[in-house]
This record gives sequence, structure tokens and C-alpha cells, in this order.
Amino acid sequence: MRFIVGLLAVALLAPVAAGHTGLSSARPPDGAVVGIAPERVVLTFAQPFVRAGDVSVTGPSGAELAAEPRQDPRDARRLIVGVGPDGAGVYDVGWSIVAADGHEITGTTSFRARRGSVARSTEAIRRALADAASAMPAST
Ligand SMILES: [Cu+2]
Repeated sequence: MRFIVGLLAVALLAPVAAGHTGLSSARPPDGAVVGIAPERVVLTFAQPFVRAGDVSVTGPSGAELAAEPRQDPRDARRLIVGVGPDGAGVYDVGWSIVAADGHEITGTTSFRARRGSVARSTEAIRRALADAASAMPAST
């Protein structure tokens, strides 16, 4: 019985010890393989946080790609980070926020892209050109 009470105490105290918020989901998810490198990473925390801290996104080329890390004005639990273009491979995200209790929390997440965002823009341009060509009236 004492053992069970002990377990219960640990279970009840653990969240209190954690106190501040934590990362509840990432998009792309940690460890995911995505088709094309995304334009942004969205991190959702369990509770609203005060502000973003240092955020980095290191692309497969080793370049630092994070752009305008910001708290979603419509959801204070979400951190949105723009991602600059890079090639296929692993993208490492390092994040930091200031939680509501004033503690800074940091963590990492990463994902792999089968194709780089550069390939996407080339393809998008080609598709746009093809669409424009097909929309052109036939010359007489
Ligand atoms: Cu805390």
C-alpha cells in the first residue's frame, strides 16, 4: 500500500515539478520525412508562452535558415518559424521560449525532406510557364 501511495505521489508531483509548459507537437513532426522542404515550421506548446527565444533551423547545407520566429497572434501556444530555401536532407530545429512561469525552455526537433525547397520553386516556375503557355490563344 505504501508503495502504491508512493507511486501516486510521484505521478501527482511530476507535472508540478515540470511546472512550465512543454512542446506538444511540431509540424513537420520530429523525425518525419516530408516530400518537399517546408516554408515554415510550427511548434505548438501545451500552454501559452510569453515570447520566443533563440530559434534556429539548420538546413542540409549547414546554412542557418530560420526567419522571423514569432508567436502566432491568434494562438499564444504556437511558435511559427519561417524556413529559408535549402536542398534535400535533414533540417535541424533548435527552439527556445520563455514559459508563463518565466523559465526559458529549450529543445530540438528535426525532420528530413526528400526534395529541397529550391527544387520546388524551379518546378513551380516550370508549371506556371506551362499553364501560361496553354492559356495563350493559338496564333492564327
Ligand atoms: Cu518552469
